[in-house]
Amino acid sequence: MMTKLTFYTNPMSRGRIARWMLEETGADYETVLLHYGPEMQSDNYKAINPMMKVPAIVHGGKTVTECGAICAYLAEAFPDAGLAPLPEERADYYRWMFFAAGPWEQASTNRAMGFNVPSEHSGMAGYGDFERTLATLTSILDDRPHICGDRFTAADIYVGSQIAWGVQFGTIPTTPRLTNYISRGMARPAFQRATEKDDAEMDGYGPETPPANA
Ligand SMILES: N[C@@H](CCC(=O)N[C@@H](CS)C(=O)NCC(=O)O)C(=O)O
Repeated sequence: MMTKLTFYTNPMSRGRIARWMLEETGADYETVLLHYGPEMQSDNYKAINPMMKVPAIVHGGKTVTECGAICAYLAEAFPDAGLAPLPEERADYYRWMFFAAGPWEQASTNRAMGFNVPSEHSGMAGYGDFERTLATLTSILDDRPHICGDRFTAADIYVGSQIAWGVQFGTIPTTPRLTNYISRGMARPAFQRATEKDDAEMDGYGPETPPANA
């Protein structure tokens, strides 16, 4: 019997990263769209993610939240997709998945909101400072076509999406190498299917849009 897989998202959110990963696996899944505000803060959804944020998945009764964890979990749950790391790719895979989820998410969010770590406190901040974190993130691709080397893995979906979003929102300066990397990801059929599905659901799901029955 097929294990039930439910995807909680908003089409205008980081849920797009999880959707791309879901489409790469070829798995059947049910999508539950949530409006920002009361729907994400409802008791029903709080039972799934007490952070009241999307995305989340529930697979066989188990919940996974956090985009990076969702990508890594799905890569292992659906091994036929070939997106989990090979033994020799594991060091890069875990290193950069955690780097993107921790230091980079913090550094880029703080930068977008105009928060700067005072230089005398950079030793206490997990990411040190924005410039160092940015230089480290973009250096990953200096000597390789993918995050773990020669092969596309789930790390290219998660870390790659962070890079693509950073370039799109101007947090990461564009370079020909990054543009080429991002284009290769966007050319994948699973990325295109995921984007089509999310784009088709955009109406009425923006951050300023309350649910119809609010
Ligand atoms: N670290 C989380 C971030 C999740 C997140 O911040 N999601 C935003 C949308 S992009 C959200 O649900 N915001 C709704 C809210 O906080 O009210 C992840 O990687 O999944």
